[in-house]
Amino acid sequence: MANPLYDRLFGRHAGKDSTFLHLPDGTTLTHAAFLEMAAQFAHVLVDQGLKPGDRMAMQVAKSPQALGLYAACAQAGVVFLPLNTAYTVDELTYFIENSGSKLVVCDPNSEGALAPVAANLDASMLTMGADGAGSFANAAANFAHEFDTVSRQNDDLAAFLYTSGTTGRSKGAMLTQANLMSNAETLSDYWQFTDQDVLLHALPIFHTHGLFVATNVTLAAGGSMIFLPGFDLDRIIEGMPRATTMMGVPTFYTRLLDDPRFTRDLTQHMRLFISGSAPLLAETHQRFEALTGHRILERYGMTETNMNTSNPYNGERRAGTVGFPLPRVELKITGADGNEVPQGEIGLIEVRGPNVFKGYWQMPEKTREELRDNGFFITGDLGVIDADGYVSIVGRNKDLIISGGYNIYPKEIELVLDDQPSVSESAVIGVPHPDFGETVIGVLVPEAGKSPDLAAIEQAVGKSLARFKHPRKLVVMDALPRNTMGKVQKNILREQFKDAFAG
Ligand code: MLC
Ligand code: AMP
Repeated sequence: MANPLYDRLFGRHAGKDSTFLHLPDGTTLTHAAFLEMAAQFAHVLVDQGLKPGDRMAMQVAKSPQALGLYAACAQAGVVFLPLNTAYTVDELTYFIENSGSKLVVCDPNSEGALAPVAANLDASMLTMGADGAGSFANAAANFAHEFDTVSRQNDDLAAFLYTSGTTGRSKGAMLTQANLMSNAETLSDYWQFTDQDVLLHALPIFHTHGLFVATNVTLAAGGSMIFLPGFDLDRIIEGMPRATTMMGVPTFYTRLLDDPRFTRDLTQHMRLFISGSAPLLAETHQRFEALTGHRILERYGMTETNMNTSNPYNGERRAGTVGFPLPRVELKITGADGNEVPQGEIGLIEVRGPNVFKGYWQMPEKTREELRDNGFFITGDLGVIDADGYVSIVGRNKDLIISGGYNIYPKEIELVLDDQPSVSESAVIGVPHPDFGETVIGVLVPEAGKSPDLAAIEQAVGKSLARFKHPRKLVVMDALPRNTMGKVQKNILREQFKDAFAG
């Protein structure tokens, strides 16, 4: 019986009294204790009727128990579907329904609102609070601390992560055991992680970055994590002298640089700072080096592919680039005809390798649009490779805003805005923001002679969409700029509002 993901990331730490998690209250959790908890959780999954390949959706605060659900799913062969804690009931309904989840684990505070949704979709529901307590933990308490790991193959599904799309409909990216394993082992080697590493973990665990990059790499190396419930400058600064590595989105680094307590001394115990999920400004890279002496290592990935490229650990970490394709990952830059462009020219980034997902859940057409028959995935990012082989991302061929590392697809917001009384049409754009890198502006065109009620619109947006997607500014305009083909010229709007949030 084998289960590559469970055996190689989790199972091999069974019985070890080495520290896995350092918790904010000063306590620690050993690998052995974590895995005993996860085994009890795996029994609950079986008890709830979940079979290998079934999906379990989770929208709960970050905690050791929430991470235990991930391990339990791996051990029981259940597909793990973590969801952003900011999602509204409307958003969750879609994810639960689309994925056909059999079990939903949610915060006790959401139970009232989600119970009818789960009942309607024939899913069972259990709760888990920020402290890990709730009906899931209660159900687990009486089960054994061992669980017979379910046999799985490399190609079996391990997780679904939803990623929005240009049509406004989210797509479930199906990730296999091999996708996750190959990336975890490659990155752990590439970044020279060992069992001595202590990773400062302040990212959410419902996305690739905090879950598969940070956690899987730590597990692959056998190290430990200072496991914070979220981004908290005080706790990060307090924890840093005990850490050796940190992973973050660029906002982490700009916030640290703006804090007077963040000094060269504070970082002397660190061996590596890694940034990704959004572009790290060359200026941030340089300020960081000037203050701390550390050169941030920037890498590039996405939900569908895990990590694709990385700056080198030992060689030159070049600011403004995302480094080289990782071992076993092929990367090429292609033109509109799908052929590779000459070196030095800008084109679409395509990637192929064991890291590339299996497709979008029940969306074969979307899968075909982005995943070629020859295995190359069309990322939608525009890039260029320089003479030394460093890849730079120079733009996006997809209408996407990245705010503080969260992806926001304008179409999803436009659909809500277009639906509002007195609104004829809308355009949503991303503009520079000093803290989040980019933020959202909604441009509204009223119906003739009408004036939209902006406060009511904000309320409606609040009901449908997670807070991080809300336009930080709504602007009313007579008409949207269009080209001769009638297409909205968002570049003109972006230029017009580029200083709206200038620091
Ligand atoms: C929080 N808010 C955001 C936001 N995060 N708004 C826009 N963009 C964001 N990213 C909202 C809050 O709800 C709040 O609303 C207000 O903004 C201010 O919140 P805050 O307290 O300043 O935010 P904070 O909790 O500190 O969160 C900021 C953050 C967080 C940057 C730490 O967003 C974060 O952890 N981002 C990481 C995302 C991530 O993991 N991405 C990886 C995706 S994987 P109000 O109500 O107060 O106005 C991927 C692949 C890859 O992309 O390559 O890695
Ligand atoms: P997601 O769909 O949330 O996984 O986001 C993936 C997208 O984030 C990529 O397609 C890129 O556009 C962007 N991204 C990730 N890492 C970087 C980086 N280092 N620099 C620029 N953009 C990045």
